[in-house]
Parts: sequence; structure tokens; C-alpha cells
Amino acid sequence: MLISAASRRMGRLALLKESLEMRRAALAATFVALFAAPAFALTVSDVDTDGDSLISFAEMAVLYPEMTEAEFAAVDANADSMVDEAELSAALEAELIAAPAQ
Ligand SMILES: [Ca+2]
Ligand SMILES: [Ca+2]
Repeated sequence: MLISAASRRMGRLALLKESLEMRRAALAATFVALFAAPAFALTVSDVDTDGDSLISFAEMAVLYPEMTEAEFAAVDANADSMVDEAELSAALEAELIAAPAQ
């Protein structure tokens, strides 16, 4: 009697653990799908040539020779003349700029 109650509880725990793990795996897959999307694959380090973790207009022009200063200013949300990681990903998301073909 005692043993069967205990083993029933163990079974329920195992089921709970399994469903939690499945949920975690599904969540992880969602994250991968969101952040590994090729459209958002560009990061600051791909564009930054002097290693200050910021993209200047000159650095941006290497990858985007067509970009005007006005377009750069639209990407530079805090108007410090540099594009940081957050501004770059926001610009990619808003399709202000397109990630170059890999
Ligand atoms: Ca730089
Ligand atoms: Ca900025």
C-alpha cells in the first residue's frame, strides 16, 4: 500500500519533470528561431573595424556604401554619431537597414 502510493507519486513527478523539460526544449527552440534568423545575423563586430564596439559612419560606409548620413542618423537613435549593438539590432528589426547577404 505504502509502496504503491510512493511509486505513484514518483511516476507523477517523473511526468511533471518530463513536461517541464519538453517546455524548456520548446522554449529554447523558439529562442534559436528568433535570434538565429538570418535577417538579424549582423552584429556590431561585423562592421566595427577599429574595435571600439561602435559603428561610425565611415565604418558603416564600408558595408553600406549607399547609406547617406541622414540614413545613418536614423539608425543612430541617441544621436551620438555612433551606432551601438542595440541601435543596430533595432535598425535591422525595423528594416532601416538590411543585413548583407552572407
Ligand atoms: Ca568602431
Ligand atoms: Ca548611437
